[in-house]
Amino acid sequence: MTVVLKLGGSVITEKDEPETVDRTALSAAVSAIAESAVGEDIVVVHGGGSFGHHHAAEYGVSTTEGTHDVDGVQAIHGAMCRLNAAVVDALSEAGVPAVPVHPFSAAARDADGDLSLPTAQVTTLLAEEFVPVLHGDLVAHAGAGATVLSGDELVVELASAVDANRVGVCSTVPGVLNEDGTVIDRIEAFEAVASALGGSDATDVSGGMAGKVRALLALSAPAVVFGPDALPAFLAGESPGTTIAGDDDW
Ligand code: IP8
Repeated sequence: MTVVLKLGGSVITEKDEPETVDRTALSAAVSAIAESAVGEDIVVVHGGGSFGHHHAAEYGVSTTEGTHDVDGVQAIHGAMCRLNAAVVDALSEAGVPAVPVHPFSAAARDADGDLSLPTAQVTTLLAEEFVPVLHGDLVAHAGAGATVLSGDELVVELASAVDANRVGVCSTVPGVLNEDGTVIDRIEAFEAVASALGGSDATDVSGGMAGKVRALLALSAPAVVFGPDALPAFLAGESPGTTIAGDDDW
C-alpha cells in the first residue's frame, strides 16, 4: 500500500506572514504521519504557502508566466528549500526517515508546457525505506525561463510513478466545498463542480482549488481532499472529505 500525501502550503504555514511555518499545524501533521500504520511507504509533497507563493507573486511568476530574473529564481526556490528543510527536520525529529527531494534540480517543461519529471530517485528512495519529501518549486521551462511547478502537479506525476494506491491532499478546508459551504462528497467530472469552485482565499499562483481538482481528476488512483483534522483518518485508510475519482478510477 503506497500513499502519496500532499500537505497544503496553507496548512503548514501562516499564510499572511511571509516565510512563517505554522509550528502547531506542522507538528500535528508530522505526528499523524509518524503514528500511522503507513510506515515508510509514503511520499510526502508539500505546497508553497507563505514561502513560495509570496515570492512568486512578487516576481510575477506562475505555472504559465515564467521569469528569467535570477534573483526571482533564487528567492522562490530558496524559500521553498527553507520550508522543505523545516518539514524534513520535523519529520526526522518524530522518527520518520524523511529525506529532501528538490524538483527544480531535475524537472523541466517543454515549450508546450508539458512536464517531464525524472522519478527514479523517488522510487529508489522509497524502495530503500526512506520517505521522500518533495515540494512545489520552480521548473526550467523552455522559452519561458522558470515557471512554478505546483505540488498538485507533482502529486499527479508521483502517483503513477510509485503506483500509489491512495492519494491524499490535506487542505485548510474539510474537502472541496459547494457554494453553500458544504463538503462535496464525490467529484467525477470537473464540469459538474466548475461553478462552485472559486479562487483560493490565499495568494495562490497555481490555480487554487479548481486547479487542484482538475489535476486530481487526471489521476489513475482516486484522490481524497480533506482538512487537517482528518489526516489521521485518511492515513488509517478512511476517505474523509471529498473523493475525486475520474472515469477510469473505479
Ligand atoms: O502550493 C507552489 O506549490 P503549491 C510552489 O503546491 C511555489 O501550488 C514555488 C509557489
